[in-house]
Amino acid sequence: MTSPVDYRLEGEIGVISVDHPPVNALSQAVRQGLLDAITAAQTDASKALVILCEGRTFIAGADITEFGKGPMTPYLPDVLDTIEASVKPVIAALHGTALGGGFETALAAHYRCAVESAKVGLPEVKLGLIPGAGGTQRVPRLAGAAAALDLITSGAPIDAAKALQLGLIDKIVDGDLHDAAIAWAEELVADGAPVRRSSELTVPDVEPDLFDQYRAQLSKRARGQIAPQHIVTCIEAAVNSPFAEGRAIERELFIECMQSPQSIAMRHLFFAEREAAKVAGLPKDTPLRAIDSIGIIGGGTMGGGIAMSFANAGIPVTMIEISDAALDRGLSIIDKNYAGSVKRGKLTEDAAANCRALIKGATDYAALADVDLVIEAVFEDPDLKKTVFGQLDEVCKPGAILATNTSYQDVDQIALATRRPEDVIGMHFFSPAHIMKLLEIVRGEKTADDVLATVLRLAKKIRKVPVVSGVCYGFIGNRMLRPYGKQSQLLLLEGATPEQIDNAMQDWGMAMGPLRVFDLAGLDVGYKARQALSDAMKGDPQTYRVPDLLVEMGRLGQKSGAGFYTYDDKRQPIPDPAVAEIIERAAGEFGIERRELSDEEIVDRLISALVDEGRKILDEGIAQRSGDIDVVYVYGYGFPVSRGGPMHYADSSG
Ligand code: 3H9
Repeated sequence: MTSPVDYRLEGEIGVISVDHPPVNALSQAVRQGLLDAITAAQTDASKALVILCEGRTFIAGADITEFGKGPMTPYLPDVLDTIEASVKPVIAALHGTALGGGFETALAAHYRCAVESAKVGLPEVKLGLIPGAGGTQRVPRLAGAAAALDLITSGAPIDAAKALQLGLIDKIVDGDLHDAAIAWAEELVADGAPVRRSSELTVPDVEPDLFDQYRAQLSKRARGQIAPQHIVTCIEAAVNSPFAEGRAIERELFIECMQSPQSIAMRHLFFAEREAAKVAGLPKDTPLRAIDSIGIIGGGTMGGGIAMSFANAGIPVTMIEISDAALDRGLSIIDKNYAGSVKRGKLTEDAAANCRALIKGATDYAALADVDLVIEAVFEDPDLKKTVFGQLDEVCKPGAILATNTSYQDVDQIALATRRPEDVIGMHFFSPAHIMKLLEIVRGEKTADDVLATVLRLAKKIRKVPVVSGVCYGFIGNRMLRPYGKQSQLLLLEGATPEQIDNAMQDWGMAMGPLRVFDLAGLDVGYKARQALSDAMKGDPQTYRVPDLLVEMGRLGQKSGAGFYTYDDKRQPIPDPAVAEIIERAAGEFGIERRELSDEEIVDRLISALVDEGRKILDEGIAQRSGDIDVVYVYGYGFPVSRGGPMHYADSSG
């Protein structure tokens, strides 16, 4: 087998190049190749060494597929020790994304240059890990402990300019990276530049309470996760101990993290997310339709958020409303959202203005005659949606994709309101649509392959995580929410309070407990939806009696200041004795004897409700694979990432 690492002399410079698609991950063969090359270079005619990569990126990290497969030598820390110990200067030349073990490789080199577009980072924490090959020890020595804490606990990559400013790279180069790196290596040789080992540096002094501050912050921001706390411990060790000791602590904690259920769950999600974008039977080379302009029907919260998602990706949007007044209202919400993004530092003023300029309004469907894709985002009323699709069929050009943002309705029925059901698809965004990552793509019975492939590609362009669902009431996510919500109502009647249920679920890791979610969404939404259902579809009255009573009292949730809780002016939920009375009354109506429930029973019953419905969704082929369901719940419903999604959780807990 040929090695993915090539070593050759170019004049006086030894060039070590890694070619291991798709992302040059540090598989055993790459580690061995690097070790062999660096060892060979110590005794040949080279005067300096350059490490660079072929393809789209510098090494993007350890090979995650090898984790959990048992030890495979050589280990990365040993390879990096050999690189750092080189008697000849080693220069790492970065492009693409130098991440995790890839960036650690660069940090073990003596000099680092990068093209301007390169990004570097230590994203291990997003996989429930800590950097395991010296990252927690070398970054603080080069950039200081505070910068290291920011970089490594967030896991967010930084661009080359920021890395230069922090001292994590030495130089940004123009033009061809290979040529520029060799030219710089020759310069260093000519100047007699010494080897520089970052492990020999001392970390600059730090504020005394820096580590405590981070621990406290992280116990809120990454509640229950072990890796972020371990990162703080390692960086503290970098400040207080010699390199070798700090690295031994890092290694021990890395292995603990790698074997932890949290990291196994987060690695599962990493691959599940990438798998979700693939559809069995949909060829990779399916031709795509060009999408250069978007139409959106409805300028409400949802329509506005969807418009921003496209504008933020540079795609022009025409938003349709029924009147000038409604349009002004919709556009002013968008203005407010952009102002908020600028205030929070998410966008510069110029970038926000450029995005905003891509969104135009109109009150006549004729404005959609030339757009490539239209997304309908009107009320959840099946007849209204069919009327809209009938009108779109009249005005849109042949080949335009017609999408509905429905959260529940039958996409096949909506498609039949047109003469081109093959062009119709569901694109279910989650509120706030410009922020939430999930996009449920609903494939209708007649949806054409190229429509599905185009929308999948488009999802990536607008930085959403797509999951494909078949047609059923509520698709994957909302369908599972129904039994979960119903179970929460049974728990209330049997003796739990709203705050006990919500706190139990939040302590377990859910972003928000079910009753607070109902209050946020508006209890009237479910109430109205139930009015349109037959008794059989509504199910057991015990599962909706309390919210019905609350709505009939005018308690519609947060928007009316009261629902399962009352809300203060900061929208904080306050337990309300009036609600406790309603619950007791309803329990009495059904002859239920109330008892004390443990938090464990609450969590168990609610998660089992999700998982049971998930199983049915899989059996019916609505979801392609259980990982897709996990991705939906983590990205759309606040399921804790460190538990890997409901199906992974169920599998791993037997
Ligand atoms: C680490 O380094 C630990 C060390 O500190 C210590 C060690 C001792 N391994 O995302 P894409 C695959 S932990 C194996 O669609 P993009 C991916 O599954 C690691 N495979 O492309 C996909 O396969 P497929 C720290 C990997 O352009 C294909 O590559 N590093 C790995 O949108 C394309 O991926 C990270 O956490 C990997 N490390 O984004 C970085 N990475 O085509 C993780 C990717 O079969 N990676 N694959 O579906 C990423 O963030 C993105 O993949 C990247 C490219 C930004 C690089």
